[in-house]
Amino acid sequence: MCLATGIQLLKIIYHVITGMRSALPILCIFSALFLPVSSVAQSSASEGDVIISEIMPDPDAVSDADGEYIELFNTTGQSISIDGWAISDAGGSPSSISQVTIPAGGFVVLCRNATTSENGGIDCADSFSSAVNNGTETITLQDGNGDTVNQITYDLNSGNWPDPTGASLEYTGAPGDDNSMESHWQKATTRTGDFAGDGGDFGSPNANAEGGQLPVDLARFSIRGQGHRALLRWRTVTETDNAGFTVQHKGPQDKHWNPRGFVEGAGTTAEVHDYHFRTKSLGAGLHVFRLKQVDTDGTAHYSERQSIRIRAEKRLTFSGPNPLADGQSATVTVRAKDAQRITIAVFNALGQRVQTVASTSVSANETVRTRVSTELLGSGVYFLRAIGPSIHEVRQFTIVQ
Ligand SMILES: [Ca+2]
Ligand SMILES: [Ca+2]
Ligand SMILES: [Ca+2]
Repeated sequence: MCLATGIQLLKIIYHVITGMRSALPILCIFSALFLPVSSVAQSSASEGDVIISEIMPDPDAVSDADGEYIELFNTTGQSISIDGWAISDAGGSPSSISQVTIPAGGFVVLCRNATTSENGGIDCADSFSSAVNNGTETITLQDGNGDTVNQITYDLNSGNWPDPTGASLEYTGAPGDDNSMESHWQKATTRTGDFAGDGGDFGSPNANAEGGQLPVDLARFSIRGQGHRALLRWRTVTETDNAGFTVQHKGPQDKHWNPRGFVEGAGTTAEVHDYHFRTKSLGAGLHVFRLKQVDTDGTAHYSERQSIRIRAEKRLTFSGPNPLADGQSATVTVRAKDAQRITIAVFNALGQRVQTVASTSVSANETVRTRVSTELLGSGVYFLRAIGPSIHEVRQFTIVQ
């Protein structure tokens, strides 16, 4: 199913960075990364307009009651309101969906628990109440008239379907294929979308499956970490009246998108343009980004989301055997965010300072590397402390004679 209507609306055509599939008609390849938000969402749909594109029946990193989700994909070139639609499983009563619109060529995720901090990091459009069975299940999506728009029946014990624990079932077919057939489903083995950079389960909530053929993936922009900052990169092949891109961000504690910067567009051009945006230093946790592309007439189009997890900063590292034997030593590195005077010292279990390893002035983000030796220290438990006006880090180590 190629999206002629959507393609006519496109102001920006995206270069296929990876994974061009010769089986797809060429127009599909240039499908929407940016989708017009000004177009009125239609609320009626035909079978296949919205398809179930991913199912997480058996999460592992969090409980099933927290981590189960169902992803929907809009195969058409127009946004579709699914307000008043319902999702149901074989046994439970249907859960009504409220105030959700799926962008043209875009995803939404419905979750058993829509709280992002509890469900594995997923950005959920709405929640449902029934459990998604780990064995056999039928999931039905109905529109506001009660007509079935899409239905998937799986039997994970049959040997025909993949049987994932800690991974989702991902649809890998094209929009026009029959997504009720098990041959079009795979067990997720990578993390993309909201799971990017996460230490949790495998899947692609709010993104195409790895190797998936849904057209939106062919136009994704990329993100990667650079220390505590993130680098966003994207490419256009042609642009029409493009004023530029606002980089929008949702941090670990944020409920709403916040603008983080603006990158000017090229206006109207048929040449390839590469763009990038480097964020400021980000705190630990999951950070989600999207691009709001704005035309010169003010019309806005939103990209897919990309996310990155920033690890908590280790400002004091103790590397060496632990416990340390007599005569061995360990390497200690300390890195302070701000310029200051720091003291690195060893304290015994009674809290008494028994050795000053270093006492020195450092500049911002300078790394101090020194060694702790076991000489003059007896067997026991010790605490290595790095202390300064804006640093107080402790590592425990043991010495055995
Ligand atoms: Ca389950
Ligand atoms: Ca489970
Ligand atoms: Ca997905």
